[in-house]
This record gives sequence, C-alpha cells and structure tokens, in this order.
Amino acid sequence: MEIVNEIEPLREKISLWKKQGLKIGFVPTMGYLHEGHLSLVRESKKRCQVTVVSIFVNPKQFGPSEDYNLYPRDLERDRRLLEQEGVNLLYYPSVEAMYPEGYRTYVEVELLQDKLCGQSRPGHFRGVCTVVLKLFNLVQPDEAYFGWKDAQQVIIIKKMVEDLNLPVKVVPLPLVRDHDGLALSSRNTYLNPEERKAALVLKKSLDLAEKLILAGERDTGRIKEKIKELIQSEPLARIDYVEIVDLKTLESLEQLDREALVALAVFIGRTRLIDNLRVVSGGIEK
Ligand code: PAJ
Repeated sequence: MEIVNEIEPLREKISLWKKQGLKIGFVPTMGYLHEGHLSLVRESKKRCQVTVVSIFVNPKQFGPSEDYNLYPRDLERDRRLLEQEGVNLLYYPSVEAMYPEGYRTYVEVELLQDKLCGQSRPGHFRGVCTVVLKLFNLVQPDEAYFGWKDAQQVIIIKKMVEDLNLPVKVVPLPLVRDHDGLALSSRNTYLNPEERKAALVLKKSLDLAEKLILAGERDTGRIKEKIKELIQSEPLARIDYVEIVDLKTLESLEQLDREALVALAVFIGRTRLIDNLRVVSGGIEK
C-alpha cells in the first residue's frame, strides 16, 4: 500500500490508473478505523480494481466547541488494518495541504444541511461537502462508499453529486454494529464502561420503534414519544433530537406513509452519539 501526503503524487498515481482504464473505488474517512469503515473498504475491493482510502480529520466540519483536537488518531494502526485489506493507496493529507492559507471556497446543500444534525452542528455539513468534493476531485473515483450510520451525510452527498453532476456513483452501505448492538463509531472510545452500557439505549429505542412500526403504528408522534420515554429512563442519556423524516427531503413526517428515516442524536455523558433506522419498501433496515 502506498501512503501519499501530497496532492501532486496523488494526481500522478490516479492519472496512471485512469490511463490503464482501472475502476477506482474510494472510501473517505477520518481514521481511527473500525469494522464499519472496513466494511466499506471490503465492498470497494469487491467492486473495483483499485481502492483508495483517505484519512483526514477535517477541521472544517467541527464546530468551535467540538472535539476536533480530541478526535482519536492512530495512523500506525489504521495503516496496518488497511494494508491487511489490500488497499492500494492511502491518502493522508495535512490540514495545510487541504486548506492552504487563504482558502475561500465552500459547498452547501441548502435545506438538507440545516435539518437533524445540522441544527445542533451548524456548518457541519458545509465542511463535510467541501472536503468530500475536494477529495472527489483529487481521487476521481468511479464509486465512493458511505455508511448508513451517517444517514444524513449519505443523503446530502448524494444530492451534492446529483446537483453538481459529479461523475461518481455514491454507494451507501449498511450500518455495522458491535456485538451488543451499539453502532460502531470512532467516538465510542470516549465512553467509560458505565457510559458504554448506557449507550445501548439508542439501539434499544430503535428496536422499540421497529416493534411499533411492525405492529402497524403509523403515527410518528406516538413513535417518537415512546422512543423519548425509553431514552429518558436512562440517567446518563440526554436527548439532542429524535426525528422521523422523509428519507429524501428530510422533512418531518406526521404519518409513516413513505420511505422514512428514524434518526436519533443522544448525549451519553459528554459524548454525542447518533443512530438511525430506515423504513423502506423492503422493510426496516438498521
Ligand atoms: P468517519 O466518521 O470516519 O466515517 C467514514 C465513513 O465510515 C462514513 O461513510 C461513515 O458513515 C462510515 N461509518 C462510520 N461508522 C460506521 C458504521 N458503524 N457502519 C457503517 N459505516 C460506518 O464520515 C466521516 O468520517 C466524514 O464526515 C467524511 C465523510 C470522511 C468527511 O470528512
């Protein structure tokens, strides 16, 4: 596996692969990799001849009071994991390489960026879209892989790609959970053992929502109430939001009468965790 920090050698390598007509798969990440990330890498390996992974903790998607400095980093471990998966190239740029002095250009996906996580993390998706567009321009992938763990991110990136006519296929992939159901996240490392147990309330509340929906409940108000009650029964948990929205527009739904996203953001102690389930024509995915 090649590790590239600079833009020029990355461009050279990509253009060589392009000339050879190889299909390029791309997995953008912020590192501290877990099985969720690796599931995306494996899908890329299956579908493409060349797989590129980026690790870049993107300062532009963190708010001023968020955890940019604390965000876990372990390049050596990540490198080993990616090597084992047979990744061809790891792009690991510096902040200065991505955002040199005087950087001025940003991408916004209106409306969608302001819903759900956008409410409590203003500017977050502007930072995500900006870095993902830059990475797409550098890596020029045929396909890029994103996890449903970050459902709003998937929906926004798909919209950006559609609106800006980007020649890349966005492939969303299932949320990967720990053995006990907790959605894998690099931020889980912030949880102490007691909080780690309390964090299971997110998945439990989605299980409850699933049960209600499968029993025929269509009133989103009632489903949200039940979810909130369950989360509030956990002393270490504090709700940021519980929403049920249209899976494409992210508009709030009163009735479950189309494809929908049940999305949660919950603080466990000081750590903000998200989880979701999707109600789609084939059933419930979570
Ligand atoms: P990061 O949180 O590192 O996640 C990288 C990719 O892994 C995202 O597509 C995310 O949805 C996926 N992922 C994370 N946890 C997952 C899980 N438990 N199951 C399945 N997929 C999972 O998302 C970002 O980084 C950044 O916003 C980024 C897109 C790299 C832009 O900076």
